[in-house]
Amino acid sequence: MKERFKEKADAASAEIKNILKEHGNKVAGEVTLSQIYQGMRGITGLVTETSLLDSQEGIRFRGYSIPELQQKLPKFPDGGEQPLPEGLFYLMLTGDLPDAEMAESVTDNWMRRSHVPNHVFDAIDALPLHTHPMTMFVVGVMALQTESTFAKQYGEGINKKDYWDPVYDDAMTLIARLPRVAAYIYRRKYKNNEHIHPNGLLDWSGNLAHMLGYEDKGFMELMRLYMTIHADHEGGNVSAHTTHLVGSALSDPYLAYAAGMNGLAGPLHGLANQEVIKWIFEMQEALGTDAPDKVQIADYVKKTLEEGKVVPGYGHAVLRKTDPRFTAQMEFGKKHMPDDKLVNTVWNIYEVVPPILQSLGKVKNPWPNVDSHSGALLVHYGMVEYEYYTVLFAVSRALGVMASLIWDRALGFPLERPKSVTTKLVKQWLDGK
Ligand code: CMX
Repeated sequence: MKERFKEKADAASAEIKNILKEHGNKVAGEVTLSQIYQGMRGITGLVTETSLLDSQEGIRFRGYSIPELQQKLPKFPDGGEQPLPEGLFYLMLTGDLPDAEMAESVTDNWMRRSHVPNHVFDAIDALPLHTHPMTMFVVGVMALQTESTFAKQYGEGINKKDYWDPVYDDAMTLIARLPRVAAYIYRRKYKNNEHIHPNGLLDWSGNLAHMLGYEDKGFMELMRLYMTIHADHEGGNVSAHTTHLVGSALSDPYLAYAAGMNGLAGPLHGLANQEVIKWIFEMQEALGTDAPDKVQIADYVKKTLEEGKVVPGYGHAVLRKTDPRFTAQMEFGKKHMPDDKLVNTVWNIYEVVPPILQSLGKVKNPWPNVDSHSGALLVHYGMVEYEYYTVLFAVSRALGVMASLIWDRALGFPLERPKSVTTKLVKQWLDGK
């Protein structure tokens, strides 16, 4: 995979150089004052090779939609139906679809790199048990940073042409170690500190499920799907953009990824997956039923909005249709748990919420995003500890942001440093000064 990547990156680098030589002054868009003040929506300002988001169609990874990935990526040998995220990583990194052997070699490579040093567990253990799992996770990642090859080689004076190589090494090691760190946090916080040894015969996601304590084949398949669909969402979202930004300072992959995951831990981004289940559980309690009907749900949604809160799991900064990541999970639910009450509640919410959000007249996307479905599937298999859910999102997101970071360094992208202004200066512009 490494050699294949290097060939592709060299070719892309030469191509970009030519594009910029010939067309570097081409105007790519306009920027309005509203965009400057309102979260830079719609401003094109980044290059991310691993995936592209279309507002109507949703995400494509190197040109492949989620249903196409489900069809074309290698599966786990024992009758697995969901794609192996190892294959997705290969695709994002090289641009090529891997065969089963290539995906397996990624699994083997990560298994070989997966030993987590003891001080990482000590660092997590130093935190009180009530610490949020995402805080524990980022502390664990920061403790892993002691192993950074990039930081070491930079300190020794590596040539800038070779930055990508230790970044590749760090990215692979970091991804390899995350399942163990994530599982450790889960077992420490919720399962009486009783830990489970890795199973070297399993794939990356299957082993994560195993170390979490879930041996059900359905849960393992869910993890493969989950780790695939959460991996990447082009470059402008908070976690991907932050990782890219911090990496542009030549902070090593551990530092950059930890920064990105602090962003994922925000309720408008990845933490929304915990907020959705918390909100549904609160609704069930308030209504005194675990199967609220659509009228009850509609009333509860209106109450949520009246209290000045968002409906978690709905809306998106780019998407303007139902998120295909939601649809993929809905299909998984229809196949594996069609009668589950909570999953059915998620589907009823899907029928009720969009017209209500539409009626507000200000919500640009009334449709569900990835986070509105994921929790209910986890609860079905017994994972009810919703504060933990964003950690699973974070493990998956490593695949996309690390593949992108390797590309950033291979393409020699510089320090990111956009211009900011003061309102005083804006007023001077408006006065024509
Ligand atoms: N419930 C209630 N109001 C919502 C809403 C929702 N789900 N989504 C958007 N709005 C509101 C906004 O809060 C904003 O209101 P104000 O003008 O009063 O501030 C207005 O509609 C316009 O917002 P927008 O342009 O449609 O949405 P943004 O691009 O600003 O924000 C997002 C996008 C995701 C933060 C927003 O839709 C939201 O808060 N959703 C709920 C949280 C959520 O599910 N986040 C997960 C996103 C996916 C992910 O990153 O994991």
